Amino acid sequence: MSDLNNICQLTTDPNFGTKAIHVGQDPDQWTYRNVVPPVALTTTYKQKGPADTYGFEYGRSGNPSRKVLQECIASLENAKYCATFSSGLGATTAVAHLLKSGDHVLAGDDMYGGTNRYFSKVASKFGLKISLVDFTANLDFNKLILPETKLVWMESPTNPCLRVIDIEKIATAIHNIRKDITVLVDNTFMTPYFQKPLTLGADLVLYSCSKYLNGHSDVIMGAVVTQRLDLYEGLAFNQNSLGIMSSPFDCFLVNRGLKTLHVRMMEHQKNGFAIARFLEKHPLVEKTLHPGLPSHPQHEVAIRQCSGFSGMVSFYIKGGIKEATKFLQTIKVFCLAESLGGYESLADHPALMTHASVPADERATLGITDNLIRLSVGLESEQDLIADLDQALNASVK
Ligand code: P1T
Repeated sequence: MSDLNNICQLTTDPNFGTKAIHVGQDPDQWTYRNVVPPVALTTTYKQKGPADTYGFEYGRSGNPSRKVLQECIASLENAKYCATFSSGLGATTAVAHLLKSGDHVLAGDDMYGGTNRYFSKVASKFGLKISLVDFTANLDFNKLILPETKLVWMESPTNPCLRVIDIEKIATAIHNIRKDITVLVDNTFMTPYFQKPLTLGADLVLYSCSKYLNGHSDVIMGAVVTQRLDLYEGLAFNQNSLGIMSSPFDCFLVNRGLKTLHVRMMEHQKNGFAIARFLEKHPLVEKTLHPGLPSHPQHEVAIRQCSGFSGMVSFYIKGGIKEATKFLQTIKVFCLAESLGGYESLADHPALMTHASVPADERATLGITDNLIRLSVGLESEQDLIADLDQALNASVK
């Protein structure tokens, strides 16, 4: 395994665990010196005099449990600011509301189906113009960037095909054309432990905290991290004005999940690699997608811009919908369910599940075919996971 850990050219942040455990958590901020930050369930706060507060006024605009979490997440990205939202898509909505009708968004074509649906079916109704491009292709940004372009949106690796975007190359090209274009990276699949998009030139980093950051599949939440005060102020304004902030209890849970993020990610990486290597050799697998495999088309970019890999592995099973369905009905340790990033292993059929809202022609272009299966490899024992995949693959042809 150590050979696989060392293939990345960047090293993981040596202070990550200390920050995840201590930043924002100082017991001295609480009357009773709580070591574990409390769940502050109050909706409102007593004021000293009219508009003269002790730091908080109303639970939509601010909450101590949220403040603790936001400070902690920001520190993991070595950033100044973080705003958390009711879901990853809530975070997406808050970012889109930094724009105005007529503005243009240039987005990666391979992305979470719900984000695609939000941009194409919701934001477009309110006058945002969206174009989708393959950021792994050789693009002429002088043609793609319009006078109205205000936001560039990418996931890396992409969901579900795990394409790796050269974040630094794209961010530099965009900012060389116009500094005022906001470049956002959805870093949900990598977490700040393995990839730090702000250091690669991004202005905003977005998370579905429902995934690895929480890590226990019991919270839906989103976050946006930035170094820029103007962007943070807009996001904090949108938390309050749109009412899509995260709840105190959810903040408590994600804050707790963060304490083990670095430990979990190392184990996700180990299990993910083991499964990718197993699948790549399996006679009933057509193709395996994992950025850490030398066979991955953007492997060189991945090992340059990441310090490790998560537990996300996608693969094409030999056959079509019949074989894929049989496989997904036969797995026992893996659970057939949407989502990812929890301690438990999940398997997803993107075409029928997470990416069903992506139009069929777009799915075909992207490679989201009936035999594509996406795995979120969890923290169970490696040999049990491999044995489970093996028996289900063998059953897929029976
Ligand atoms: O589910 P929510 O917290 O709203 O997050 C949306 C989201 C944003 N970005 C990425 C990369 C995502 O994968 C998601 C959610 N994805 C799934 C539920 C899924 O199974 O892919």
